Amino acid sequence: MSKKIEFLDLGQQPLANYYLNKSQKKKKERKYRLIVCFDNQNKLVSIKKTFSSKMMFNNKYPYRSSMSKTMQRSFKELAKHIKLKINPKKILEIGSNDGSFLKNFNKSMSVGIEPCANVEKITKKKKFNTIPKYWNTKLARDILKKYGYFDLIYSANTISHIKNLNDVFSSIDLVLSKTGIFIIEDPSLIECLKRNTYDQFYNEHIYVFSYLSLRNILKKYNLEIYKIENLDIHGGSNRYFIKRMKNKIKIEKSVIKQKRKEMKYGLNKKNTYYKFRKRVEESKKRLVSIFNYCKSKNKKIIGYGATAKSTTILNYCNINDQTIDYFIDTTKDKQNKYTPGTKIKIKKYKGGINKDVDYVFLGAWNFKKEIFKKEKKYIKRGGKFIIHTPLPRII
Ligand code: DWN
Repeated sequence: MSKKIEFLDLGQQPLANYYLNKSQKKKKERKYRLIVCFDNQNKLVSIKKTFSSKMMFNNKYPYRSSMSKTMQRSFKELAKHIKLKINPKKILEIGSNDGSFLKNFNKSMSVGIEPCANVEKITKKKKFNTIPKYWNTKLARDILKKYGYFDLIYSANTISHIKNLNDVFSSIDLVLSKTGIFIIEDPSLIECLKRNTYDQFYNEHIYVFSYLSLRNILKKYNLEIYKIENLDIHGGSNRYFIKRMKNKIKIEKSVIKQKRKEMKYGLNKKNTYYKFRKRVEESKKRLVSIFNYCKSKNKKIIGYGATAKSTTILNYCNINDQTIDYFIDTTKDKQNKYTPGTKIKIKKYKGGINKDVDYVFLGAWNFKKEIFKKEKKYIKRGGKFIIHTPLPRII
């Protein structure tokens, strides 16, 4: 029998991407209790309290996938691979954001679905076919009428954001051609557990998938995974290549390898999740003591990258503007606003870290390499970073 086990309580949290302007900062924020569950039957990890898509993904959405070179490079490489190995005639992207993936394809062969109209507009301006709607059966039917079947469907960091997975996959089933390929890219559960990145849990990440959980859902729609790529993107993601069961493409070794890895780690057992909870609680204590130590020495700390993920960390660890002076971020829609719940000012990134800064809390830790490369000057003058994964530490 299916039983959801609540294994992690990350306390009261605001909506992760809901950055506050000056007047909102003074008002009481909407908060919810962030509890993470494991379903011992279908092996799916999900958050308990969810919000409607409209509340989370609307015309005020601040996230832009183009903000990191790492992401742009990853999309470009994947597009090259798709053209070479799959050679599709028609591509559909679900959650096309500001077009960072689609821009690698011909406008006449691609369609992007992006419900956040402010972001969708950016891609439309570049003359791509984009539709500002939520992915569901109704939309799939309309698209089928207008464009016909697609032989390649891609979705990065989006499927895990949609509550009704049955609707997601039955809609895919509607528009995917007989020999079509569906590629999903999302944070990897095993990496999240291994790296103690509990900040992968927030209201937008309704699910954090494993191979074990995803294959169970796909089976219902006669879909199966034939290849898995482990990526370093976003602190460890999986790229799942999916086909119809009737399609005779060979199942690659990477699938068996992933299954073995997940079973060996115990992703199918509740005890694994209880152990993770203990590590998360330890991680909180350690991070708080690092901040306390830096403050006791009167050091100036700022944040780098006001990420959705850092909303979870800051609120869970009660770190606010008394500890972190301000954040810097390249995203225009976040600048001059305040972090949700913790009300730390977000300033425009002006190329470099100010001379008076002693410590930088890395909110965008998933782009550590890219940021360290950019901030050589700061590192050279002895500037330090505070990072929470895999263990909170100063580097
Ligand atoms: O799934 C999701 C992921 C893909 O993106 C969404 N639910 C929301 C969002 O999550 P996030 O905010 O945790 O994503 P990122 O990509 O880790 O955010 C990076 C942030 O850091 C952006 O605000 C841009 C900023 N940044 C910066 O200021 N300088 C990033 C880099 C690389 C930089 O050099």
